[in-house]
Amino acid sequence: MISRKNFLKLTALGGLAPLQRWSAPPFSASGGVNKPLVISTWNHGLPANEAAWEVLSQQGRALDAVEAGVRIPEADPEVRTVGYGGYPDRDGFVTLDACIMDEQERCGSVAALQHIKHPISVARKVIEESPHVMLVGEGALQFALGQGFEKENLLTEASRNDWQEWKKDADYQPEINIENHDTIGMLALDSSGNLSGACTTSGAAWKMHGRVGDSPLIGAGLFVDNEVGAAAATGLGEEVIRTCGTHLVVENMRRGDDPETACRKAVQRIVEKNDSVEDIQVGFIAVNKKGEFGGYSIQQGFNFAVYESGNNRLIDAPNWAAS
Ligand code: SD4
Repeated sequence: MISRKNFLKLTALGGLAPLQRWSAPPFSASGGVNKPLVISTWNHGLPANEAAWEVLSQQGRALDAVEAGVRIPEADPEVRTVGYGGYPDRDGFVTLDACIMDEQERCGSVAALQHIKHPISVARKVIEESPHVMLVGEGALQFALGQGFEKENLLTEASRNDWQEWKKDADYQPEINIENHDTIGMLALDSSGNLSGACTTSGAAWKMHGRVGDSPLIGAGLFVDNEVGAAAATGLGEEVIRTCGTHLVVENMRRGDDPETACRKAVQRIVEKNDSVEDIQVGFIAVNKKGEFGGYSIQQGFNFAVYESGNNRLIDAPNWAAS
């Protein structure tokens, strides 16, 4: 019998969605490279992929594609886990984490950023307009404002109401992963054969103020190595950080694993590091230089969107719990 706590944690990550196990092996291009291609986490990956595909189908750069793609859920108040409309922390502040990485392994990141609707674009500016990789909190906000980003209120009425509802029972422990949250991680292979990735989130709902997850951390929430492949993560960020999850996925591919196997082995690592993973969900997606892709999660319910050959579709990832 599943406990209420676990129910919340699993539903948070879509864990009780009907399982339609995707049993086919990852796409394998015969001889050629499957490009362009874009892949991203969860249902909100579908419209995000559309925007990315507009760039890719015009021979655009993967970096531009992933930025354009993830800006869609960032701006959508109905997506309560990314950008504008995202759930606040336990003190009512919407704090956003994002990072982006290109084919030259240049990367930019912002964490605990408030008031800016498109943290992914600020992360890109960190690459282009600063000598740094990561800016956080007030400093990230000052940087964004200096770059011309507009200061906005990101807490929608719906998210404020949900937060106030949550506060009625909240015990204010520094718990994470209590309620619904899911990040968008996006990976693209452009028609020049270059890889880039982006990852953006409002993080765990009702998190401690100042808590930063895996999503803005290069090697945890996102990693790109243009010689090998790229990976993105979603789920309980603390577990992804502990294992340098996406770096591990890419290194697995470097040693010859196909993307799905590389993700499965990273999930296995998390499983091995915990006495129980009953309460934990983590999902990975990965793409390699040939345009093969795959995903894997701990619990059932994780899905990802793939746009290839002019066709955008959702795939239910295989998972450890069902194995
Ligand atoms: C975090 N990994 O902040 C993010 C949240 C997430 O699906 O991806 N949820 O830990």
